[in-house]
Amino acid sequence: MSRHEPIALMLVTDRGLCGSRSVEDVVMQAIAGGVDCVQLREKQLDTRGFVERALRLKQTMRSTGVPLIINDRVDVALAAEADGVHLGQEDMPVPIARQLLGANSIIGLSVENWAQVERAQDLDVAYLGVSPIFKTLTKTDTKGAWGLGGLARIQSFSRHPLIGIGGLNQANIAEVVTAGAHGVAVVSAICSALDPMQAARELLQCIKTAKVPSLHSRNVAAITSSQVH
Ligand code: TZP
Ligand code: MG
Repeated sequence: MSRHEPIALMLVTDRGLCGSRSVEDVVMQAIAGGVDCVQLREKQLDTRGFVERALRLKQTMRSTGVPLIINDRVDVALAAEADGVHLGQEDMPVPIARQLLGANSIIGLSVENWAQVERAQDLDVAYLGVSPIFKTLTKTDTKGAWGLGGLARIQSFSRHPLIGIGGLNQANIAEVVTAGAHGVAVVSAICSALDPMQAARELLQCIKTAKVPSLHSRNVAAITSSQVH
């Protein structure tokens, strides 16, 4: 996948939520269910441990064609020759990350407030992570939540594809897509699922179903306007 291909369903890993299963197993099941980007997120490991895990996961995923990106750490992404990084606002600045990783890397950036959305207009990123959409127990240091209204406001302003994250599951991702997310990222909806493959499959189905009516109405609008002219 190149950095320009849209991401529909990203799995963000959480070792603790995988329970007795390995992250590699959960990732491979999720990919079999349709996840099209994996973000390795490791908050407890030191640098050496993180690099080892990244190399192992990259090796496991090598035949899938699904990109692997690294949470927070450009150095780990470089060391593991990952496909990119997901950066927070306190991580390496995007222009420097872009210089280090090269033009073809996937660089995603979290936005947590409106000033960050505005600043991101000038940045060379593959997507904005709209974070969080809803409150979530998986990450508790978030500042407020965008909600569907906030997401829609970003969508009408930003030039970047948007990936919604935070509290997303089968019950609400359709409305997140309808509100303007081009894709969604989940942790617990897949890592905590008894059957990660089935969970991914069902999430993807919700996303696809939500996208079809909006494509349909755009086509109808295009047909109508071409008939007017
Ligand atoms: N960034 C913003 S919210 C979040 C991250 C990593 C956690 C999302 O976890 P969940 O379980 O999908 O709500
Ligand atoms: Mg981060």
